[in-house]
Amino acid sequence: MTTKIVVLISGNGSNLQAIIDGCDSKAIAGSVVAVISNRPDVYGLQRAKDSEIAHQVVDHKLYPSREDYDQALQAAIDTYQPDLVVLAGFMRILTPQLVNHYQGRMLNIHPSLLPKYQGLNTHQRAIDAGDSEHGVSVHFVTEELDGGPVILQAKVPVFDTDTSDDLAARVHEQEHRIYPLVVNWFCQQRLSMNTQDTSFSAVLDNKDLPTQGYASE
Ligand code: NHR
Ligand code: GAR
Repeated sequence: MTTKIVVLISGNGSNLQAIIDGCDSKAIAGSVVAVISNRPDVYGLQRAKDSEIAHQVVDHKLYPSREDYDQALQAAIDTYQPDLVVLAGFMRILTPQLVNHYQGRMLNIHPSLLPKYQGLNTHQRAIDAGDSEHGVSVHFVTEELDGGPVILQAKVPVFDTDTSDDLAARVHEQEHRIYPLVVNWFCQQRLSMNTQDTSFSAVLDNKDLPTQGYASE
């Protein structure tokens, strides 16, 4: 049985594309069964269409509260009975209720070396702090925003002349390498989230990963 993946997006969907390409080339042992966006008319929806993947908009502006929105979103996701839900540039904070429903089977890619720079505007914040390195993290999603256990990180250098866009572009290249890799680990059932105590950890090949995830270099 191949792993069924639903991808949530809000925009361009370049990470979505990297995952679709990974499935097509069999680098990922799974398939994207649906793409859901909270924003209408984003390019990521066109990518789904081009690959003949089911796609739909669940527009947060049409719901009176986060709880109402997340109920509709959860119902839409569950139509496809996914094994894995992947956030790929999805820009809405999710309620504990939704997150717990997908506990251990929801991943996010966050453009910083977590636990640094949770939340938004990460590239500018790394520049403003004078950091010499920056990067990206793939983690399991938990109730705590950008606080779930890290699975894999990739680092990039920060140069004196960098604008936020320069840095974002450098980080993006790494995103497109590491997200398909981690998604495939999950599809191959090598990756899970340990929920034994009150604290969570990521487990790869039966080994607990350290706080910064699997050391890739
Ligand atoms: N939800 C939970 N519960 N836990 C996480 O770890 C989540 C999550 C939802 C999204 C992605 C995250 C990121 O990688 C993510 C992780 C949006 C915001 C945000 O402030 C913050 C973090 C992330 C995504 N969103 C605003 C909101 O009010 C809206 C911003 C906008 O629409 O542009 O939801 O960084
Ligand atoms: C990516 O850089 C991802 O790390 C970031 O948004 C971009 C989406 O690009 N995610 C967040 O900032 C989540 N808050 P994409 O739509 O081309 O994949």
